[in-house]
Amino acid sequence: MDLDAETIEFLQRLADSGRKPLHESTPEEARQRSALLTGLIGPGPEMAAVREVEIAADGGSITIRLLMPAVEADGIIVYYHGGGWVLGDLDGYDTLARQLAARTVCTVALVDYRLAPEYPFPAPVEDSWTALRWVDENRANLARADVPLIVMGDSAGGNLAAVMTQRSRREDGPRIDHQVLIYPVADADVDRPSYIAAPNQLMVDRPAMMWFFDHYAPQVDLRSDPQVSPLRAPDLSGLPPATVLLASNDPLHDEGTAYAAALAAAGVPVQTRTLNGQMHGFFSLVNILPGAAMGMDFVVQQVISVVDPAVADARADAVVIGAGFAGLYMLKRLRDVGLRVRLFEAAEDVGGTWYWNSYPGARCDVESIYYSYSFDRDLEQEWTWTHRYASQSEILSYLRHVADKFALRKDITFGTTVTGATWDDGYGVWRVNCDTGETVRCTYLVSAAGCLSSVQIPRLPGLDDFAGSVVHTARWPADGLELAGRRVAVVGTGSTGIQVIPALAEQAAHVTVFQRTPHFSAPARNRGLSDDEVRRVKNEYPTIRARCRINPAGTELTKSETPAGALTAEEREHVLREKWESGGPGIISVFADVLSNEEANDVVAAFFRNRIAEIVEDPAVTEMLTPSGYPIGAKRICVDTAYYETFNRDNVTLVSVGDTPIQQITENGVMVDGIDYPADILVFATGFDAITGPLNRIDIRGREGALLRNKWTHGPRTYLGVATAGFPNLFTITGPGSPSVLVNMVTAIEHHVEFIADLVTSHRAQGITVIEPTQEAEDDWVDRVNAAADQTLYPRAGSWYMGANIPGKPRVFMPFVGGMGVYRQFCDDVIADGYRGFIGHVGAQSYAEVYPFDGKP
Ligand code: NA7
Repeated sequence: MDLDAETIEFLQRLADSGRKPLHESTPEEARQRSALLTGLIGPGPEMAAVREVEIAADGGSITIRLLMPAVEADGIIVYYHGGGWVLGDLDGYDTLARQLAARTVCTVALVDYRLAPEYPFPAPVEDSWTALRWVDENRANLARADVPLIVMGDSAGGNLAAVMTQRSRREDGPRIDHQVLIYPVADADVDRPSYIAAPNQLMVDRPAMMWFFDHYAPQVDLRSDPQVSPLRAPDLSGLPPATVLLASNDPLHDEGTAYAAALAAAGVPVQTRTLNGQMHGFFSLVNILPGAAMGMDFVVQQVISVVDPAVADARADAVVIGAGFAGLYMLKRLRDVGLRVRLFEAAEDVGGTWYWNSYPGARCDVESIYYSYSFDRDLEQEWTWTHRYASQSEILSYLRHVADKFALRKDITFGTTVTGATWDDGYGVWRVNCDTGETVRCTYLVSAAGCLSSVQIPRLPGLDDFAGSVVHTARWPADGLELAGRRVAVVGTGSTGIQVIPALAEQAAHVTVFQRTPHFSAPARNRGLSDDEVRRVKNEYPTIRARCRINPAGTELTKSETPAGALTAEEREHVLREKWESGGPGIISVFADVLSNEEANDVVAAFFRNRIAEIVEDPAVTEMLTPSGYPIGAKRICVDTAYYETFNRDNVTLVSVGDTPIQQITENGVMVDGIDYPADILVFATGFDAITGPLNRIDIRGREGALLRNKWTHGPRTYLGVATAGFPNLFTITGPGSPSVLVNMVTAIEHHVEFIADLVTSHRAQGITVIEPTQEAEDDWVDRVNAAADQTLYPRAGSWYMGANIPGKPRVFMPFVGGMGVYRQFCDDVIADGYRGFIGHVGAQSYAEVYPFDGKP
């Protein structure tokens, strides 16, 4: 097993310092060097209280340092430090003990047993025993009388912890609930293979161990006493359950393994973990070696499962919010890399957008062959889309299939809304609160809450007086609405209104449409997909997906490279006709400069206006439906099936509420300009508090209690749209500042999910469990997002992209307009640059600050 890079560098620094090998040093020299290392560790988290007690021990006294956590302790840990019974002191283990106390919510009693050679065996054992009994007698003062007691120690301290459990059983001493042995000295046999193996002769090598034994138990025959070599105890049965943490490159690896095996053979429950790439001593090199943080993670988890199984249950590595396209894949991806994930979903099933938006006519405006996951070849082949544009129910079935195929439901809690999340810096966790009262602690929090999920119903006077049914399109009743013979009023003519109105008109007695702004809409030309087409797509999926990944729109739509001005009027008309006939939103890319040049934009807008005039029979209605005053495409282009044609029907009335807004809702209808339009059902197709709404409605508090929505008062600020400074380990899928709603959402989602999962796992591999963007990187990214938008016509429309549909919301263009391909390339460069712009922290301190230490040990 190769050592990890940080350990190699650390050892190099030790070598460069020119220090004498341990076995050539005096104990005093060795202790002075240990003190230098202590100086590199830095302070640990604040405690509610730190007390030292001095207790009488055989012929003298010893000190116990008590570290009390911020809230009432769930358990007590008696910690015996390492250092070969010769080295080690309270200060050298203070930070470690504080982290342990803070993260496990236990009182830690750090024992300053007396050291050899001044106090050889059995003095350290006797001192450890005295301390253990003192703690046991004082349980009620240190926590509660009934809390679990754990003994723990590393190296020689692990030896003492193991010896304590045996003695306690033998002498009917304190009840010990668990033992945590970190590379313990289990057997004074310096000839085991791991003792001799060359790759293990590192900071603590075989001669060093022999030096320790010579000071601790100078008489060789003493070393076979089970109080020196606990592995030699004749019977290990009945000892407390054990956690054994070992290092791969450690002379003591074999005896640790043997002790764990012997415990297990004696019927003691044992959990063993060997951390690869680590050397003997790694656990105590807090803030110096990333392995120490990884080891601490494991130990903390083990302790919590003993002291508070309910909390252990309420712990997850990651919490994901939302079970739509984003959340389902995030759950799968994080689970695949070994994290324990909990997903909370407000709905009673998976689907997200496609669960909620079950109104008649609901359909995706991105073609089905693109609007699907690409991460699994089998899934791609086994699922067959029936239509060019998939209906809501077909997409929902697809997502249910995905949830079943990858067994995702077992980690999802349905019917549960995340209401708040607070970052706890001391513990390095998010505390996530749900509306059900459940609280979960987790390291990472991922919002997959979507961009269009915070439903917006305008506060119209009289709404509560309406006698009929009121429904928002995104909360359509699962079992539908009885429409036959009913008069329906629809408020809103965005993408949703444009889909729902024709479908309602076919079923209802009458539909009255209240339109504030006419939108531009292109025909979808939806149709069934033939078997041949499906076969071809399935065969070509790898190349199709590869193209989607670098395409600006995340599909195969190609944006013309020709500006409108380079074509004659006839040529322009011709290509526009072609696009109109082939259908779909692609018409907006018919010229290179539709969204950046006003004249080009006018050409396309005029073409649409002519089509509306061609389709709609009544000139007064035509005029009302004809958009003007904002660039086409600056509000999202709609895609319809017979929308304009619907206004030729006798049972459809259009009412403009642009200049004369809805006055009030009456008992029986909608009043505009003094006229009461009768209705039995009131449908709000009024959209969403888009992009930031789903995040801002959760009470998300980052460092020092800062509220996310306050940070974003003047508009959202993120790095890459996936993270935001001051909110460590919070990740947003398709968040503000990412391409999100401007591109195929599934392509964007897959990108973010993989980016976030890789970011997390690559840092975890180095022991870095806390990650956030730097302020500088965030500021730079926000500037780029704004600069990209300013080069376009987008900011010229009062759209939901700009937050303009929500009263009081800051007017900022929220998505990154540069396209998926450019965005992906930027992210790839960030990764290639070692996740430029992100900073990782080990524990409470900055990894970057503590790792390149200056003091030479
Ligand atoms: P949109 O696109 O935000 O459309 C909402 C519609 O509701 C739009 O026509 C609004 O008019 C109208 N609206 C909102 N408030 C009012 C009031 N008070 N009175 C009258 N009309 C009002 O939401 P959609 O659900 O259609 O589409 C959202 C996205 O979901 C869509 O782009 C796809 O990506 C999927 P306005 O234009 O603001 O004047």
